[in-house]
Amino acid sequence: WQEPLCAGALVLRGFALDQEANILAALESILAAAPLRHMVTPGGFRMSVAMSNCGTYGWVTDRSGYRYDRTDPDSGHAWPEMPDFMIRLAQAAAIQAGFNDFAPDACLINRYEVGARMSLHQDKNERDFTQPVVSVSLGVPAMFLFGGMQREEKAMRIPLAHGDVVVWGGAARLRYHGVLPLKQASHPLLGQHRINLTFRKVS
Ligand code: MD3
Ligand code: FE
Repeated sequence: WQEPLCAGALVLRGFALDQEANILAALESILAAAPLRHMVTPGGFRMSVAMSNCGTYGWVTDRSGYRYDRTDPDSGHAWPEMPDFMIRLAQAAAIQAGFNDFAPDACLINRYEVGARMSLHQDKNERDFTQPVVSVSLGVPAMFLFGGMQREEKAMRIPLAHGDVVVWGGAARLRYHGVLPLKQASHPLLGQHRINLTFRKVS
């Protein structure tokens, strides 16, 4: 089922469900090589969301700023490869929204525990804003906030559940967004956690 949210944003309910076993197996090996960690913002705050990456580039933050890096700062090694089936999943979702040549080179893995949240922000660390972001939600459902081009604008609330995929492109690409604190709940495969994968073309 497809729900257009606004120009450029398309919710694909359950689009990743048939890949859930493959995704969970891949995450197990990716996260063994590049464990989830709570990064620190440039302002010095520990993020409540634990993060890791796969792909050529990984999103990182520390006291010196936000950036994409080819190496995991915790290990000094390249990030684990992005599995082909995950690239194909992100591409298939992007095609549903009319982005026919999406070639993601970065996948940020966000893990939310009870109370973890992401405050309103814009994704501006990429170079080419004509490329969409594809997000895959897994585990405990969350309330996603989708705002406007200014932080002050009132945000829509969109529930995102296990298997939902969203393509954020075009006019949606630079809108403010965030996630409300995760409520206590349990998912049969992921326990008390929510995992969100965001696929991007960075370079
Ligand atoms: C709308 N992650 O990692 S995914 C992020 O659920 C991030 O973990 C959230 O925001 C999460 O940057 C939201 C949905 C999402 C991702 C990127 C977007 C929505 C977006 C970029 C532009 C507009
Ligand atoms: Fe974001």
